[in-house]
Amino acid sequence: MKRILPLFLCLATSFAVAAEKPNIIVIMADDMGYGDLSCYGTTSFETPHIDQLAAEGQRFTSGYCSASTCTPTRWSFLTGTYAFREKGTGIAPPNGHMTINPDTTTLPDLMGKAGYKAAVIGKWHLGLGAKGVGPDWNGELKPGPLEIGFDHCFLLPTTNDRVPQVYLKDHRILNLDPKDPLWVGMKKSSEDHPTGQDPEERAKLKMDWSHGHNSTIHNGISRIGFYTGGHAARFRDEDLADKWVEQSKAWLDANKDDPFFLFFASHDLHVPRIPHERFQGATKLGYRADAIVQLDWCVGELMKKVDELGIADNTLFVFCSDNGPVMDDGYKDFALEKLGTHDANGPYSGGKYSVYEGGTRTPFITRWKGRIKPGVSEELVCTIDLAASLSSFAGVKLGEEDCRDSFDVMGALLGEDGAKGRDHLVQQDNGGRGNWGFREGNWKLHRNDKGQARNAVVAQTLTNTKVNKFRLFNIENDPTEQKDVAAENPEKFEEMKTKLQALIKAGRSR
Ligand code: NG6
Ligand code: CA
Repeated sequence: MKRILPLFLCLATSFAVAAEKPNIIVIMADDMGYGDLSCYGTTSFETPHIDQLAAEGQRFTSGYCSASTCTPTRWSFLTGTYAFREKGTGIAPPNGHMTINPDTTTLPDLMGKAGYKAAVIGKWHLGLGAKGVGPDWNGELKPGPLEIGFDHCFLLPTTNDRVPQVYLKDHRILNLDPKDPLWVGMKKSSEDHPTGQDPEERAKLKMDWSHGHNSTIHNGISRIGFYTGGHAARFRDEDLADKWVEQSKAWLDANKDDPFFLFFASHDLHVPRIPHERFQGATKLGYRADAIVQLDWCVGELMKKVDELGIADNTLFVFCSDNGPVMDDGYKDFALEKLGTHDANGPYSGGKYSVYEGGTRTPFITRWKGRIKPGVSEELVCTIDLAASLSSFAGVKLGEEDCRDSFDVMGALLGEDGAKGRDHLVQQDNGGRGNWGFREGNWKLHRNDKGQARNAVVAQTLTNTKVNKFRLFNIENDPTEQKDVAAENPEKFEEMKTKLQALIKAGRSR
């Protein structure tokens, strides 16, 4: 026995897969479509830094986010569970409460268990404060990111077309003067202040609104919702990208010796698209593409920082988007008028708010210098898989109820030979509207519970078209999902309907 034991131990150690703990930087673009980068085919402008990331890593042609709007994709990315499984996870309003229950196991929780430090910098849009209470703007804003596993946050609370324009640093609004308290609401306060509905004020705006977005004016732009006070805390839209980069660099300096997980949640290219003055006019396509060039600059800065710190060969970058593209999302920034021949959704149809491929099939790139073999991958991967993939790679086991729709596709993310992605994916729009896409192989089922689908053409005013409740497409022959082939493929059609229903009903995918 004495002799056998050391041999057994020796075998056990050689079979156990040692956990690896690379630093992780997830960069999530806002409203970026499949065709919005030069490495994904556009010739209308250049994105050299993101192209470099792709050239040095894996560029996915079936990389997805799980929803075609912001809040549900981010919710699912952090929880590893489809947002449609939980009520109240649609686009969050300015005063919305924290949508992720602090008892939920999240991606930052799991990374924390593996010994990582975690930060989120950029846009939040998942609500703040307790359910039924909402954000206490002048006090402690909790629960929030720090209650679900992040050690640090520096954020725009919702999205920048919604009030208020202030930074959240950890639990508090930065630079808030207690003598000028911040008030936020959905109805105009008794205090008189300019709004975009007033024709005189509207005439003076820096950027006019086209729909919604006509409430409180700040920095020459009217927004969704009303606010007063907090003047010393307010930022300029033009400075957001610089701020995210500055704060990220400082956090990386302070945490370079730990394994770290940085969620860089860019606000580019969401409306109002107001890039810094030095990027205004960077392209011929107007501020929408200028904001892409600005985001590309941010990515370059993060890559440079990682090089300077000497940690590039121990840092995994993931670049993704939170939903597909949209042109007029409420402001007259001439995105459509100046579009030219640019195809924001690439070869697909639909965009933000839709379950056509263009709504969720988006740029997806991984780079880990010296570890990922450069190439293009057709494997199916989704932002929702990062929770299971990154945590299991770092040696943390998921509990039965954790991350219920997240698959460990780490091999595919690393571009390993023969490694597989997921074999099916449920795509949702915003939640409340009840439209679903279900992809398996080259088959794609649409289920539109209200019998209405959002535009297939991304360059159109956002409208709904009447459609059959269920439709079936073959996306290999018909990537723009135009020809419903349900009648020709009755068995496949029934099978896809049954599978989607089973996935919804089961409350989990794994
Ligand atoms: C919509 C807004 C849109 C944008 C979106 C959220 C109107 C008419 N439309 O309701 O402008 O704010 O919500 O975008 O108000 S997301 O990318 O953050 O989900
Ligand atoms: Ca978005």
